[in-house]
Amino acid sequence: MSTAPRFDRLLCGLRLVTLADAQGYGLIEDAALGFVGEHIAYAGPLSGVSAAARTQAREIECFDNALATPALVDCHTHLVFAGTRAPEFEQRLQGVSYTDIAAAGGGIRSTVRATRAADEDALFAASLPRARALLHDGCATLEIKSGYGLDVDSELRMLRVARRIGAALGISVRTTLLAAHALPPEFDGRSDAYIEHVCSEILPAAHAAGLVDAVDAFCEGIGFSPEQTRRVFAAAQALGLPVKLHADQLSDLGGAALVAEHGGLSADHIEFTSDAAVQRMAERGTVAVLLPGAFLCLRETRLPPIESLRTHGVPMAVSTDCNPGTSPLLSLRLAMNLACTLFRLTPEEALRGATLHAARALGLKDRGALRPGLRADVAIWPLQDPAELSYWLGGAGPERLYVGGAPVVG
Ligand code: DI6
Ligand code: FE
Repeated sequence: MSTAPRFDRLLCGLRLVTLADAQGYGLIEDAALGFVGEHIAYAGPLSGVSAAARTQAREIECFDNALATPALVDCHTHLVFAGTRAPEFEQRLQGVSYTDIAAAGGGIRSTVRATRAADEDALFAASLPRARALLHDGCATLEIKSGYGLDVDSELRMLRVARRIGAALGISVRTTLLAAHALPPEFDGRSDAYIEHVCSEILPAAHAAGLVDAVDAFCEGIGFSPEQTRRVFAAAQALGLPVKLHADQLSDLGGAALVAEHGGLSADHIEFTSDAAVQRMAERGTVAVLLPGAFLCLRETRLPPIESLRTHGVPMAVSTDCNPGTSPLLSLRLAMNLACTLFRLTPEEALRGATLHAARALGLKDRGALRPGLRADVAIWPLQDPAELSYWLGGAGPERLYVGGAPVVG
């Protein structure tokens, strides 16, 4: 009798990109993956699977030397919203800046108007195809933020829609409350009062409804001040919720250092982040989330401090920032390409950034690599070289995607 576990699913004919070690792809040729329930029970050479385990596996699938990677994790999206900002895209092409559009009542506020006007089913119908595009690009885990509702009802509606998307597609969705994204018109000139409303009404209501996995804020000249961000973080931490931050995207307000000081999960964007702040991130284990789609669309020129992040050993994640204003990007693989092309990440860093480090930016330790004990979230690609995941601009997604051991795509 074999003592090996009986696999619910055994995949063979694979080349594994395990990312199991601190460096390198962790490539294993002529390999197999065994799943038990929702988890990986075996990841290694096919020769390590006994004949008994092969014959006893409930399902066996053989591939033709396909590449298997951890399923992708998109750790920063704003994909639940109504309407588009295509007209503003045209304005920006005429030379009007993102900041000018925001100051004139457009920008985030125009999406807030459309999102508030949409009922839950309409919002779900508008948003689901965007999540599906990311799924077919290889993502089994998506983070989705609120932040286009800016009142109790509309913020909770956005978060419910995000959770419904996860259930409808059979993938993991992590929800982040971003009520401190922009000042709603009814609070014009009273940003402190709005922050108070976020802390005493919106956050407690969303938390009581069980809809919040983390709390985020937009700390920026056109967003909220470091002092206001501190108040949001204090309220979140009083409820035991992890924090993350849109930090130092357009200017250096010290956002990355602020979120690190709070032991936050991630500092996102960070184009203007200083070396000293990177040091704080390293000390507190705060992940750097790189968002090259927004960098591209805003035609930014100030690069995030990549070399400093490497030197200090800060894990770099890569994400789409999928949103209607600054990054209408529906492919995490394209974000990986942009991270390489624009930020000079290596394809290996980009892949780790869109899997293991992205999971870490969400506080998830159970995914992002191919190792026994981790979730069986696995993408199978018709590719030869793992660098191809960052190399192609567009093209077919994975031929198969397993989420918790079950095929969801292919
Ligand atoms: N930074 C971003 O990249 C998005 N939000 C933020 O704070 C942009 C959101 C939008 O323009 O709708
Ligand atoms: Fe964002």
